[in-house]
Amino acid sequence: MAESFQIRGFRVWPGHLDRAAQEALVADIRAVAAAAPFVAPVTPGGKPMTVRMTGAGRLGWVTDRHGYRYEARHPSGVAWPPIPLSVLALWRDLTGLNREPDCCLVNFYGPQARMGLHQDKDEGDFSWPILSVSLGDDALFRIGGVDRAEGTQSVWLRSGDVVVFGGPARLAWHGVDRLRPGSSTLLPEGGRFNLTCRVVVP
Ligand code: MD6
Ligand code: FE
Repeated sequence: MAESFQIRGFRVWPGHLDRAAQEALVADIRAVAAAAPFVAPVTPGGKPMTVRMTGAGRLGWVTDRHGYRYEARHPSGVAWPPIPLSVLALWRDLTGLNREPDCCLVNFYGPQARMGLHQDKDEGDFSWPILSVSLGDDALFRIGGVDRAEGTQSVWLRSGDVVVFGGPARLAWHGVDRLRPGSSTLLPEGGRFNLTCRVVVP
């Protein structure tokens, strides 16, 4: 397994996925999106998010006027498709866990998309890690502490990079400030996919 480094309690495996593995994951994401199309989410406050979202697994993370939550169905009413085996294999390899994630959230960033600083805290149990996969254009990922007032550090996440955050960093604030459009040739349409796998149910 390639080298990893740690930043603020997040473990990063740069270039963990080679080009073939990245292309296979993109094909898997397109199959997920064929069953459960990307939606343009709105925050509970009514603000449109700049990312497009879908998901796989028994539960999917959604947001709308009624709040942030996990749901057993895509907003269209269809069940979420199963998490691709390629993603489950990555989860097993890098977390070492037997427990499978309940949700694989799929975010698509167009060239102008970003994600404000947030904590992932809609899950029922924070003792499990979250695994994150970056595919496509580079993204400037900002990492803070569990306390919002703590300083932040930034790291460019590139296509094929995988991040695991668990332990004390599980509730750290984080976000994506911007992409570097055109930095990757993986997606013909440009932009970036980010997958995050989560255990939701204790
Ligand atoms: C992103 N990632 O990389 C945004 N959340 O596009 C996240 O918000 C995230 O990378 C929870 C765990 C890992 C993450
Ligand atoms: Fe997050």
